[in-house]
Amino acid sequence: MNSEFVVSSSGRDSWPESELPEVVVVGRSNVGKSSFINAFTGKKRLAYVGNTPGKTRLLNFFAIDGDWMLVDVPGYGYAKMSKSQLMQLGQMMDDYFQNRENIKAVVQLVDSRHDPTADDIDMIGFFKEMHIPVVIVATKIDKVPKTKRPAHLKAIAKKIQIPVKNILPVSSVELTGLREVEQKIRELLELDPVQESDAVAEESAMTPAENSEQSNTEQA
Ligand SMILES: Nc1nc2c(ncn2[C@@H]2O[C@H](COP(=O)(O)OP(=O)(O)OP(=O)(O)O)[C@@H](O)[C@H]2O)c(=O)[nH]1
Ligand SMILES: [Mg+2]
Repeated sequence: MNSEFVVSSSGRDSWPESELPEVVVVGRSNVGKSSFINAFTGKKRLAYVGNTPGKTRLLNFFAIDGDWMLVDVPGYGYAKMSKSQLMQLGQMMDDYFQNRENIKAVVQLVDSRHDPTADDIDMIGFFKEMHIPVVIVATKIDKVPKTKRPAHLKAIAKKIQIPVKNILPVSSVELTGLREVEQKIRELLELDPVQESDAVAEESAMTPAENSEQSNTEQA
Protein backbone atom coordinates (compact mmCIF):
# COMPACT_ATOMS: atom_id res chain seq x y z
CA MET A 1 0.00 0.00 0.00
CA ASN A 2 1.26 3.43 -0.87
CA SER A 3 0.27 6.11 1.62
CA GLU A 4 1.27 9.70 1.99
CA PHE A 5 0.47 12.57 4.27
CA VAL A 6 -1.45 15.30 2.43
CA VAL A 7 -2.33 18.06 4.87
CA SER A 8 -3.32 18.94 8.44
CA SER A 9 -6.39 21.14 8.38
CA SER A 10 -8.02 23.27 11.04
CA GLY A 11 -11.04 24.02 8.88
CA ARG A 12 -12.60 24.39 5.46
CA ASP A 13 -10.01 26.87 4.18
CA SER A 14 -7.43 24.11 4.32
CA TRP A 15 -9.50 21.09 3.31
CA PRO A 16 -7.56 19.54 0.45
CA GLU A 17 -8.72 20.38 -3.05
CA SER A 18 -9.40 16.84 -4.12
CA GLU A 19 -12.01 14.65 -5.67
CA LEU A 20 -10.87 11.53 -3.85
CA PRO A 21 -13.39 9.75 -1.61
CA GLU A 22 -12.64 10.24 2.09
CA VAL A 23 -12.95 7.65 4.85
CA VAL A 24 -12.93 9.20 8.30
CA VAL A 25 -11.53 7.39 11.34
CA VAL A 26 -13.75 8.28 14.28
CA GLY A 27 -13.82 7.32 17.94
CA ARG A 28 -13.28 8.26 21.55
CA SER A 29 -10.09 9.97 22.45
CA ASN A 30 -7.37 7.36 23.09
CA VAL A 31 -9.31 4.52 21.41
CA GLY A 32 -6.45 4.10 18.95
CA LYS A 33 -7.37 6.07 15.80
CA SER A 34 -3.89 7.32 14.99
CA SER A 35 -2.31 3.96 15.84
CA PHE A 36 -4.83 2.29 13.57
CA ILE A 37 -3.86 4.56 10.68
CA ASN A 38 -0.16 3.82 11.20
CA ALA A 39 -0.74 0.07 11.40
CA PHE A 40 -3.14 0.10 8.47
CA THR A 41 -0.69 1.94 6.21
CA GLY A 42 2.39 0.15 7.56
CA LYS A 43 4.02 3.47 8.43
CA LYS A 44 4.94 3.89 12.06
CA ARG A 45 5.00 7.65 12.11
CA LEU A 46 2.36 8.69 9.63
CA ALA A 47 -0.11 9.84 12.30
CA TYR A 48 0.74 11.20 15.71
CA VAL A 49 0.27 8.73 18.57
CA GLY A 50 0.39 9.87 22.17
CA ASN A 51 0.43 8.35 25.59
CA THR A 52 -2.07 10.90 26.85
CA PRO A 53 -5.52 11.45 25.31
CA GLY A 54 -6.42 14.43 23.16
CA LYS A 55 -3.34 14.25 20.94
CA THR A 56 -4.97 14.78 17.59
CA ARG A 57 -6.39 18.31 17.30
CA LEU A 58 -6.65 18.77 13.54
CA LEU A 59 -8.07 16.93 10.54
CA ASN A 60 -5.16 14.99 9.04
CA PHE A 61 -5.56 13.74 5.48
CA PHE A 62 -3.62 10.76 4.10
CA ALA A 63 -3.83 9.65 0.47
CA ILE A 64 -3.97 5.87 -0.02
CA ASP A 65 -2.75 4.40 -3.32
CA GLY A 66 -3.83 7.62 -5.02
CA ASP A 67 -7.39 6.20 -4.88
CA TRP A 68 -8.87 7.49 -1.64
CA MET A 69 -8.07 9.34 1.58
CA LEU A 70 -8.01 8.29 5.19
CA VAL A 71 -8.79 11.14 7.57
CA ASP A 72 -7.60 11.17 11.18
CA VAL A 73 -9.71 13.45 13.37
CA PRO A 74 -9.74 14.43 17.05
CA GLY A 75 -11.40 12.01 19.43
CA TYR A 76 -14.48 12.81 21.47
CA GLY A 77 -15.11 12.30 25.16
CA TYR A 78 -11.88 13.82 26.36
CA ALA A 79 -12.78 15.71 29.51
CA LYS A 80 -9.62 17.66 30.09
CA MET A 81 -10.23 20.24 27.44
CA SER A 82 -11.27 23.84 27.98
CA LYS A 83 -14.75 24.93 26.92
CA SER A 84 -13.40 27.08 24.10
CA GLN A 85 -11.14 24.28 22.85
CA LEU A 86 -14.12 21.92 22.86
CA MET A 87 -16.27 24.44 20.98
CA GLN A 88 -13.57 24.99 18.41
CA LEU A 89 -13.10 21.26 17.85
CA GLY A 90 -16.86 20.75 17.70
CA GLN A 91 -17.27 23.42 15.04
CA MET A 92 -14.39 22.08 12.97
CA MET A 93 -15.87 18.56 13.06
CA ASP A 94 -19.49 19.63 12.46
CA ASP A 95 -18.56 21.69 9.43
CA TYR A 96 -16.52 18.83 8.03
CA PHE A 97 -19.16 16.14 8.56
CA GLN A 98 -22.09 18.27 7.42
CA ASN A 99 -20.50 19.89 4.38
CA ARG A 100 -17.63 17.84 3.02
CA GLU A 101 -18.99 16.05 -0.01
CA ASN A 102 -15.97 13.76 -0.34
CA ILE A 103 -16.91 11.77 2.80
CA LYS A 104 -17.98 8.31 1.63
CA ALA A 105 -17.58 6.20 4.77
CA VAL A 106 -16.65 6.26 8.42
CA VAL A 107 -14.50 3.78 10.31
CA GLN A 108 -15.95 3.93 13.82
CA LEU A 109 -13.49 2.64 16.38
CA VAL A 110 -14.70 1.21 19.68
CA ASP A 111 -12.56 -0.28 22.46
CA SER A 112 -12.85 -4.07 22.39
CA ARG A 113 -12.37 -4.24 26.16
CA HIS A 114 -15.50 -2.28 27.06
CA ASP A 115 -19.10 -1.77 26.04
CA PRO A 116 -19.52 1.12 23.61
CA THR A 117 -20.13 4.43 25.40
CA ALA A 118 -23.20 6.63 25.03
CA ASP A 119 -21.06 8.91 22.85
CA ASP A 120 -20.14 5.97 20.60
CA ILE A 121 -23.82 5.11 20.18
CA ASP A 122 -24.69 8.75 19.45
CA MET A 123 -21.98 9.01 16.81
CA ILE A 124 -23.14 5.85 15.06
CA GLY A 125 -26.70 7.20 15.11
CA PHE A 126 -25.53 10.49 13.65
CA PHE A 127 -23.79 8.80 10.71
CA LYS A 128 -26.86 6.68 10.10
CA GLU A 129 -28.94 9.85 9.91
CA MET A 130 -26.41 11.36 7.51
CA HIS A 131 -26.58 8.17 5.36
CA ILE A 132 -22.83 7.68 5.71
CA PRO A 133 -21.86 3.98 5.75
CA VAL A 134 -20.05 2.95 8.94
CA VAL A 135 -17.47 0.20 9.41
CA ILE A 136 -17.25 -0.80 13.08
CA VAL A 137 -13.75 -1.71 14.28
CA ALA A 138 -13.01 -3.04 17.77
CA THR A 139 -9.52 -1.84 18.74
CA LYS A 140 -6.85 -3.20 21.11
CA ILE A 141 -8.11 -6.79 20.74
CA ASP A 142 -4.63 -7.95 21.83
CA LYS A 143 -5.58 -6.77 25.32
CA VAL A 144 -8.54 -9.14 25.54
CA PRO A 145 -7.66 -12.79 26.32
CA LYS A 146 -8.41 -15.00 23.31
CA THR A 147 -11.09 -17.03 25.10
CA LYS A 148 -12.99 -13.87 26.05
CA ARG A 149 -12.95 -12.24 22.63
CA PRO A 150 -16.18 -13.75 21.26
CA ALA A 151 -18.14 -12.61 24.33
CA HIS A 152 -16.71 -9.08 24.13
CA LEU A 153 -17.54 -8.75 20.45
CA LYS A 154 -21.02 -10.14 21.04
CA ALA A 155 -21.67 -7.61 23.80
CA ILE A 156 -20.54 -4.76 21.56
CA ALA A 157 -22.72 -6.00 18.70
CA LYS A 158 -25.73 -6.20 20.98
CA LYS A 159 -25.24 -2.66 22.24
CA ILE A 160 -24.84 -1.23 18.73
CA GLN A 161 -27.55 -3.53 17.39
CA ILE A 162 -25.65 -4.93 14.44
CA PRO A 163 -24.68 -8.52 13.60
CA VAL A 164 -21.47 -9.58 15.35
CA LYS A 165 -19.89 -10.54 12.01
CA ASN A 166 -19.96 -6.84 11.09
CA ILE A 167 -17.59 -5.96 13.91
CA LEU A 168 -13.99 -6.18 12.82
CA PRO A 169 -11.49 -6.79 15.65
CA VAL A 170 -8.03 -5.30 15.11
CA SER A 171 -4.76 -4.94 16.94
CA SER A 172 -2.48 -2.13 15.87
CA VAL A 173 0.24 -3.69 18.03
CA GLU A 174 0.03 -7.23 16.68
CA LEU A 175 -1.06 -5.99 13.24
CA THR A 176 -4.11 -8.23 12.99
CA GLY A 177 -7.46 -7.61 11.32
CA LEU A 178 -6.20 -4.70 9.24
CA ARG A 179 -6.66 -6.19 5.78
CA GLU A 180 -10.23 -7.17 6.64
CA VAL A 181 -10.92 -3.49 7.30
CA GLU A 182 -9.25 -2.55 4.03
CA GLN A 183 -11.39 -5.11 2.19
CA LYS A 184 -14.54 -3.63 3.69
CA ILE A 185 -13.51 -0.08 2.81
CA ARG A 186 -12.70 -1.06 -0.76
CA GLU A 187 -16.10 -2.73 -1.06
CA LEU A 188 -17.84 0.45 0.13
CA LEU A 189 -15.80 2.62 -2.24
CA GLU A 190 -16.35 0.14 -5.06
CA LEU A 191 -12.62 -0.34 -5.62
CA ASP A 192 -10.98 -3.61 -6.70
CA PRO A 193 -10.43 -6.13 -3.88
CA VAL A 194 -7.12 -6.23 -1.98
CA GLN A 195 -4.49 -8.32 -3.76
CA GLU A 196 -3.53 -11.18 -1.43
CA SER A 197 0.18 -10.97 -2.33
CA ASP A 198 0.31 -7.20 -1.62
CA ALA A 199 -1.25 -7.59 1.79
CA VAL A 200 1.20 -10.27 2.93
CA ALA A 201 4.20 -8.29 1.75
CA GLU A 202 2.93 -5.22 3.62
CA GLU A 203 2.32 -6.83 6.96
CA SER A 204 5.63 -8.65 7.12
CA ALA A 205 7.51 -5.51 6.12
CA MET A 206 6.62 -3.83 9.38
CA THR A 207 7.66 -4.88 12.84
CA PRO A 208 4.92 -4.61 15.46
CA ALA A 209 4.41 -0.96 16.24
CA GLU A 210 5.73 0.62 19.35
CA ASN A 211 4.57 3.99 20.54
CA SER A 212 6.04 6.92 18.82
CA GLU A 213 6.20 10.47 20.03
CA GLN A 214 7.13 11.66 16.55
CA SER A 215 5.33 11.93 13.29
CA ASN A 216 5.26 14.02 10.20
CA THR A 217 1.85 15.46 11.06
CA GLU A 218 0.94 17.99 13.71
CA GLN A 219 2.73 18.06 17.03
CA ALA A 220 0.68 18.43 20.19
N1 LIG B 1 -2.29 -2.74 23.14
C1 LIG B 1 -2.69 -1.88 22.21
N2 LIG B 1 -2.53 -0.56 22.41
C2 LIG B 1 -2.97 0.30 21.45
C3 LIG B 1 -3.57 -0.17 20.26
N3 LIG B 1 -3.92 0.91 19.51
C4 LIG B 1 -3.54 1.99 20.22
N4 LIG B 1 -2.97 1.65 21.39
C5 LIG B 1 -2.45 2.58 22.41
O1 LIG B 1 -3.50 3.45 22.85
C6 LIG B 1 -3.02 4.77 23.09
C7 LIG B 1 -3.79 5.79 22.27
O2 LIG B 1 -3.54 5.59 20.89
P1 LIG B 1 -3.77 6.74 19.79
O3 LIG B 1 -3.60 6.04 18.49
O4 LIG B 1 -2.97 7.95 20.05
O5 LIG B 1 -5.31 7.07 20.06
P2 LIG B 1 -6.23 8.19 19.35
O6 LIG B 1 -7.58 7.59 19.24
O7 LIG B 1 -5.58 8.68 18.10
O8 LIG B 1 -6.24 9.33 20.46
P3 LIG B 1 -6.54 10.92 20.28
O9 LIG B 1 -5.75 11.43 19.13
O10 LIG B 1 -6.10 11.45 21.58
O11 LIG B 1 -8.01 11.05 20.09
C8 LIG B 1 -1.52 4.73 22.76
O12 LIG B 1 -0.81 4.53 23.94
C9 LIG B 1 -1.41 3.53 21.83
O13 LIG B 1 -0.12 2.94 21.84
C10 LIG B 1 -3.71 -1.60 20.07
O14 LIG B 1 -4.23 -2.12 19.06
N5 LIG B 1 -3.25 -2.40 21.08
MG1 LIG C 1 -5.03 10.55 17.47
